[in-house]
Amino acid sequence: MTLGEPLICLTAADGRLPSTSHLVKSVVGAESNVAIGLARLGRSSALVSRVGQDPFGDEVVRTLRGEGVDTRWIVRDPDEVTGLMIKERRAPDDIHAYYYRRGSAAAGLTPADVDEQAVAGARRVHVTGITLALGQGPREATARMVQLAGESGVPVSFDPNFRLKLWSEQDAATMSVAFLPSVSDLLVGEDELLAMAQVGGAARGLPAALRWLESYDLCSVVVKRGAAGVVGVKDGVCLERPAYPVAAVVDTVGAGDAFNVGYLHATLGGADLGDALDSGRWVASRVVSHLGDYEGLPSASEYAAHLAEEEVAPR
Ligand code: KDG
Repeated sequence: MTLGEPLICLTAADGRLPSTSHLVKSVVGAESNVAIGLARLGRSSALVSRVGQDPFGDEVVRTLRGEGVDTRWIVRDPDEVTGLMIKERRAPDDIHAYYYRRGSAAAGLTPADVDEQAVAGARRVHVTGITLALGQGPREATARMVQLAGESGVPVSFDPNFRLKLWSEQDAATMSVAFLPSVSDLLVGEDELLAMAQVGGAARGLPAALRWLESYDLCSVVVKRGAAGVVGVKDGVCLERPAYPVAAVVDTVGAGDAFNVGYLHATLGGADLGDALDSGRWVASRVVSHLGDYEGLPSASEYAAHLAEEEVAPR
């Protein structure tokens, strides 16, 4: 189960915004990407959110339902609009986002939107720093979901997912550090972790940041380093893996969410750290090979075929 803002995204079809007359519409959002990815792999997944009672809200709900995500806890707000973002892909890894989400329906999320029984019945809660950046209500809703998860022994994964168009790096890092005591699995970008460690008073560099995290009661830590691969730490074991080889990277947006999908799916299946990292690397490689934030996420049969080919033990 996850909580966050799904957005309608309009992407300049031929690269640059000023010159394009063609915008391609899709549904995006870090948490909805994760919910879709897990549903595609056969997991039951649900998104808690708010969207407008408008055509974009219809499209968000229809897309998520079509992907098998449980939309029962997506409130349709008649008074506010569905969040929107405009995207310009100047190069596969040079993507510019413009948000039109202030005052959106999801900015009105509150703790009352979080269903106690649904959280208690979940096997995993996944939250991100994007929702923390949306305002006081979404922040309190996230805290409520995490608190309920803690009370029921449901593990919480957290991706700080800094969005510097929503808040400053200092605020994102400070809020993420404050969140750590409620988190069991931290799935974090390297730069984000370094900023968090600095707030926490650690020395510079990844080894010092990982040592600083030892004072928190985390079950696992994964540091996502883009093309440089991942570092995972669990039960005192530290593993490093390169990025999965990709013939052609076409769009890097959504790679972190895709990694989370592969990692969480494998972990839910009982995989050890190495297999969970490999699962995350492979799912991320699929998404960066396709246009769109979630479109390249694999189906359960593609995932099974990959495991058979690669002889990676799923558990
Ligand atoms: O992680 C990918 C997300 O950035 C994208 O899908 C949209 O949630 C989004 C955001 O806030 O940028």
